[in-house]
Amino acid sequence: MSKTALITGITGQDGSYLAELLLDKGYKVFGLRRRTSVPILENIEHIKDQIEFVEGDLLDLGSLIHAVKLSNPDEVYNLAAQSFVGTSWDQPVLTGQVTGIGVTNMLEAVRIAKPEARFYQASSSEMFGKVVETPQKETTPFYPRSPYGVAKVYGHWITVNYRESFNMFACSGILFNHESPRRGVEFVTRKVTDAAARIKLGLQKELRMGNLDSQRDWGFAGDYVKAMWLMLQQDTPDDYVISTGEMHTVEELVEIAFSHVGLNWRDYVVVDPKFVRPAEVDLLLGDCTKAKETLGWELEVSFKELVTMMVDSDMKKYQALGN
Ligand code: NDP
Ligand code: GDR
Repeated sequence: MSKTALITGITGQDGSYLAELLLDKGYKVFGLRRRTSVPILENIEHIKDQIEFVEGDLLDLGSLIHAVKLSNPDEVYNLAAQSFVGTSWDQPVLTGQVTGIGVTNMLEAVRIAKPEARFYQASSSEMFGKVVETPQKETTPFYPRSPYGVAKVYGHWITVNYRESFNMFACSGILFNHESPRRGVEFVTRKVTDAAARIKLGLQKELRMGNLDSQRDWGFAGDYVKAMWLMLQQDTPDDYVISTGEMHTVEELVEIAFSHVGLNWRDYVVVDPKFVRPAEVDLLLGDCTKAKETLGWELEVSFKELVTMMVDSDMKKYQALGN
């Protein structure tokens, strides 16, 4: 019998890859969507006819209960969030409500309407924040450095708490940065690959950046959604770090992207204090031994392949527009 999944955040980067994966596996896929004045379906345009959309918002418990009742899911993937760290200093209350309390709303909806459904929470390496231990694993203490990171710590612990309080099958995936051509352009990888393409095509003159020294463990979103699914197929619910185990600086990212289109990044990149954060997470490096051993999860796309895939996609996009 085919399974049913409800995905919140279906219009985002991860929602789109996860929906593709589940459709390929024969799932019936429901997607929770916010009402917007114009539809934002760019990431799921190619599969939108195969998805059943339910209107709702993580801030509105009634709409979530309705979505769970209507979809009657075997699995719920809670991917919706205010997910941009930079914005979390400009909208700290909203970030706390959506990215933190929103998780409780979703867990409550499941507990009330379908308590036996399996639940995935999109936790984040941002919870580790300031370096306490490297590489970071499931047992590393949290020290978040942004309102977003603080909200994710709340979301993580409330998921653990519902598992322990109500015996729900609730898992938290502590995912390190993962990227793709569908990444929002405000995030550093896509900002850089988009700019490299635009500068190469004469559409942009320079690229203004923040901290080039920060280091991240960047993987490909298509690989990471497989780990989400694997977590919900185990006999017991648990929490897992998902990462590549490799770290690169923002400068290395810029170097690879620009050299891929034959440019020297030093001729175009300007450091602008506007993009430097009030509190930085200097480095993130994950140890995903537990996921590899228990879930059998494996990476397919390397860092260099990821960056060049994103640059090629941005080049193609602008060339198709006649540039
Ligand atoms: P995106 O920003 O691409 O997608 C976020 C999604 O959340 C969008 O579909 C957005 O809808 C939806 N959303 C935002 N606010 C609400 C709300 N109030 N009610 C309902 N839906 C809402 O994020 P990603 O796909 O990159 O990430 C998915 C999840 O994983 C997020 O929770 C993120 O914090 C977390 N995460 C991401 C990592 C990464 O590197 N990508 C790493 C670790 C965790 P709309 O289109 O309407 O704005
Ligand atoms: P992050 O991703 O904050 O790690 O959160 P982002 O790509 O925004 O920043 C990564 C690092 O790059 C530095 N940086 C810049 N960042 C942006 N956005 N723009 C710039 O111009 C710039 N210059 C330097 C940042 O300071 C930072 O150190 C992402 C999100 O997807 C979260 O939702 C997720 O939880 C975490 O990854 C894991």
